[in-house]
Amino acid sequence: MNNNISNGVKKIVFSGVQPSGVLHIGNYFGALQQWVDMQDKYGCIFCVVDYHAITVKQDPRQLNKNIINTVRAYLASGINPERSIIFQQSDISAHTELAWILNCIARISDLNKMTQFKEKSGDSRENVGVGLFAYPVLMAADILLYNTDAVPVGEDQKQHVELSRALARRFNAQFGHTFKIPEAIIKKESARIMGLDNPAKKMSKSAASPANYIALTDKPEVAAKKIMRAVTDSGKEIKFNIVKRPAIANLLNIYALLAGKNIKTLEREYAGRGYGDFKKDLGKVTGEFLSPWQKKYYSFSDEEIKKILKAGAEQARPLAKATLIKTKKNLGLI
Ligand code: ATP
Ligand code: LTN
Repeated sequence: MNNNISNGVKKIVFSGVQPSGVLHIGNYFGALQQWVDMQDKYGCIFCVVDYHAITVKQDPRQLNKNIINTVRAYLASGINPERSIIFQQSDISAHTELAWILNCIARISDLNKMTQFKEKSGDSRENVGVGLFAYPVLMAADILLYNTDAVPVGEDQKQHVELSRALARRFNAQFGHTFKIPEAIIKKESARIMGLDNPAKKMSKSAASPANYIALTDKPEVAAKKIMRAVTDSGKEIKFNIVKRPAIANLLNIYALLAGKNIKTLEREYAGRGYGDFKKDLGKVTGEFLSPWQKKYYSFSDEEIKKILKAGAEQARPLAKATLIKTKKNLGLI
């Protein structure tokens, strides 16, 4: 049993990734890398949020593979199932039960403000599923069920964590103290990795073209090719200017994260050299990161992963149940 979580000594971290496609370096630097670093200090719970993934169309067979592969990516990145709880959201019914309760206190005006909903629904706002609209309420349920203190995420999820805080406060004010108020943890440098084909939009698993992202499972030569073809700005200098030269700023940021160097050092190293040189080296650095990661990734069997998920759900279920019972009592349902 994971004592860190059950004995209440350490603060609690909760986070999750949707099994909506292959994970990319944005997911790694925005979320996974932070999670790994937090395992020492916190009691950690990492979820594969499959109910979130079905808010947009998924192929059932592929979804099933993506669930297992998302856990595989957690393990390859250094999440240790002996120290952290890893589970699948749909294995614990308390998530959807609490989401329903929170739906009754969330307002349509809260959800209408959500940037991600506006982006994902685009022009067809009246015709997308209700689940896509209500998605941030399910996310609030995920977080609040575990008395979470900290939620490590990329910048794009900040607004959703703010909503979780607002819903928790609203519920507590109406029905008495029930939920802990969680806090988003966002790392400045890795908060927002942009798309290789469009530096104005974040790198995304469900992007229309694989040229948008460097998947953690891309073969090094494929990743290098994507980098060579990445959009650049006019001019030739390797200088960080996010407003005037967002494409090269994004590539510099990715280089710095992968090589563990700072951006100023890279600017100095590439002074007087062109994009070609820079991109070629970035391809190499990317391969040096991906190769050992992939070796680990392919070392875990499906059976092993299924066992980890089963054990994780058994550990998480009683924690979630305790909060759900308290919530129901405070509501007058029990
Ligand atoms: P989808 O395209 O299906 O919405 P996604 O690529 O946005 O998927 P999520 O599963 O929504 O990925 O996000 C998992 C975690 O990775 C979240 O914490 C999110 O903030 C972070 N993240 C996603 N994309 C980026 C990015 N481009 N830069 C930094 N962090 C990111
Ligand atoms: N909405 C998040 C995934 C997510 C999540 C969570 C993250 C669902 N529930 C709880 C942190 C905590 C996203 O990345 N799209």
